[in-house]
Amino acid sequence: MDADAFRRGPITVTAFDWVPRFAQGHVRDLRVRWALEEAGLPYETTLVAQGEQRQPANLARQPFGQVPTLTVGERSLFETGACVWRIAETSEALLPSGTAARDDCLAWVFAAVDSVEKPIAMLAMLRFFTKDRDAAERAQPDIETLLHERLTRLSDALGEAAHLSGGRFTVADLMMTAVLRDAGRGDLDPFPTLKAYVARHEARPAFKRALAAQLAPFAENAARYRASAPGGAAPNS
Ligand SMILES: N[C@@H](CCC(=O)N[C@@H](CS)C(=O)NCC(=O)O)C(=O)O
Repeated sequence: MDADAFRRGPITVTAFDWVPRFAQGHVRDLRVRWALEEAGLPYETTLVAQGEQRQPANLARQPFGQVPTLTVGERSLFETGACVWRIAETSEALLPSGTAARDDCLAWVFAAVDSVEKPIAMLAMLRFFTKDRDAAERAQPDIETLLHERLTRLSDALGEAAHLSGGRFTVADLMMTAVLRDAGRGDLDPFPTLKAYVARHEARPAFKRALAAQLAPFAENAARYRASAPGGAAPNS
């Protein structure tokens, strides 16, 4: 999947045709769409219906039955870190030339999807999805402390700088912003520089195009999901 393959296309991203409101604007295909927009690469989408993600067609693309996947010509990739990195490799807009700069970006992309995303995802699981509420409430403070510590270190590493690496917007900022956007309400409040960092990158035209493209099918398909929900009302739609 080299730069020529991206130029030849076609490029396709899988995404859901609808998700409940709390997840709208946060489904991970946003990262891939945003990277493609920054790189100036046109793409199409294959929409996966709710409940179809574990069907053979999607499992063949994504072994965990999730979205997104990125297909370029004949080849497919899963995991947003891998997809976004491959896109970045095609574009100076996301990845500067020079081994040291690229290494730095690579480290920050992994930091985003591992060191920072892990406690954010664990907290979301404990707050909203864990069925044993007593166990969730016992575990939560430790994870909140871990996230606070990670965000403190990140905020210190960023300091007064606008960007994580090389004094300009790169794939490192794209991935870190995407991950920080998924933090729970209030979790970023003690870190005004991180909130400003996220807001600055959300104002980028490429981000706005990616977000609008993710949201468009949700609006189109909401009525269909509402109609098929028990009692005719899809919650959070
Ligand atoms: N580590 C994966 C996570 C992918 C993921 O969690 N996808 C979610 C949407 S954001 C999904 O498809 N969830 C539906 C499911 O697991 O059934 C990545 O970064 O690509």
